[in-house]
Amino acid sequence: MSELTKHIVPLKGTMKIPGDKSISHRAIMLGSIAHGKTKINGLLTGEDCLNTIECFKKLGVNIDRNGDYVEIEGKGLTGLIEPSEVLDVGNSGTTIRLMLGILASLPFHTVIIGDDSIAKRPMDRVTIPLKQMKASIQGRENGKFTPLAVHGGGLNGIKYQSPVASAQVKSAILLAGLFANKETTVIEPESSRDHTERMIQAFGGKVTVDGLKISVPGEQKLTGATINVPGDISSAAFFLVAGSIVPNSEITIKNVGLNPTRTGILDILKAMGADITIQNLQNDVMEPYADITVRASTLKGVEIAGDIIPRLIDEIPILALAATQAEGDTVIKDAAELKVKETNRIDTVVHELKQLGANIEATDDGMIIHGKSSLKGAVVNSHGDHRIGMMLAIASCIAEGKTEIKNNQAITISYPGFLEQLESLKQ
Ligand code: SPQ
Repeated sequence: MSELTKHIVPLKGTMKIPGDKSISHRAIMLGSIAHGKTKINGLLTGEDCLNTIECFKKLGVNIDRNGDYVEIEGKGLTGLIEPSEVLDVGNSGTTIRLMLGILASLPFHTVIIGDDSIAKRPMDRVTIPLKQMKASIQGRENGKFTPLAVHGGGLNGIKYQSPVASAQVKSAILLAGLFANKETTVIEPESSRDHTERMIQAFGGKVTVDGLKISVPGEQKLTGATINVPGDISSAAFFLVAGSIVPNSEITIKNVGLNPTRTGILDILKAMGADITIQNLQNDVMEPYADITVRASTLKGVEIAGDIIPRLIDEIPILALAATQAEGDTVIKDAAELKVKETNRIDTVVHELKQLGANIEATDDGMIIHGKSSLKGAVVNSHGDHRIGMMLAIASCIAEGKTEIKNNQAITISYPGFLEQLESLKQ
């Protein structure tokens, strides 16, 4: 065995991953504005979703949580009360953008803030259409940045051509549209994840989808529901790549959500030559899910561009790591949205992978990775971005020598227990 491979330990085992973050947020939100009891099984208990729960508690909703099981006493939109405290979303872009859609319908004053990362992320992509619907929203730079103060109610339905394929923008407008005076339509440039559309229907609401055009009638009433949250494919992605690039690995991940608007990672890994098997597919449910087995394999570089980008946007950091272990170049294009995530993920991915010895360069709308490189342990930093922290932890499994990750507590934002689970797979 060479010096390089001596310390590399295969990853083996069967694992369960935490609930889907996007679905968990939406289940809490719709349960809070619906009438009657909502039960959620398998909620993600990461910090982002706990912040969503805290926001709705401040709006007067009774929410009981026992681990990943949650019960919500929904009193309908009109049952929410003006909060005496500021709503704080922490690090969660989904919480603030989707909540703005709900706050826009509430005829009282709310102030919403988040952490330093949220303070830098653009909110005008949501506040511009919500103001068109007649919500009153004030914030720094004319409503572009937090803190934001909202006074809503009496909304007009609108037709909105979104300049960006963003589920957060689409969802904020659709959530506001549920309680507007007439139909609201959002037209997307490319399809983004459709969890909000599925969830509105699960709560008895109406949505129509015609290609890239999604509409909701106004003045709707939602009814409490039982929601089973599948495992998060964006969390599974770290183990799908780990299983592919750590020699002699074999990992089975149970109950992974396979909503087609989220499965770009599987399409790209398969195109790269990954050995992935899908079993026990459950297709007759609100959100499809299955078990996925991955075995180590030889990867090759690919182009990742166009309308697949929204289907894997959060998986680009871990795909960049996979590309460092693939033969040939991987070119990632059309992904400028990465610049407005928890960090500028083009900069953080390129900078941190370079620290480990990767041959990678940033471009205006993505990155180019020249494979294959041998990674070497170094001191690296998540910069407070959970997905960068997890990507670096997987990189440490193949890097020669010791890797130290600064600020790795950020991982709990979407994946409590991630590092422990990774350790438990090492054979
Ligand atoms: O919630 P947040 O902070 O925006 O989380 C991220 C992530 O990596 O977990 C993005 F940074 O996921 C977004 C995702 O990128 C979650 C999401 C959703 O649940 O609607 C949609 C995507 O964002 P966008 O801006 O494309 O709508």
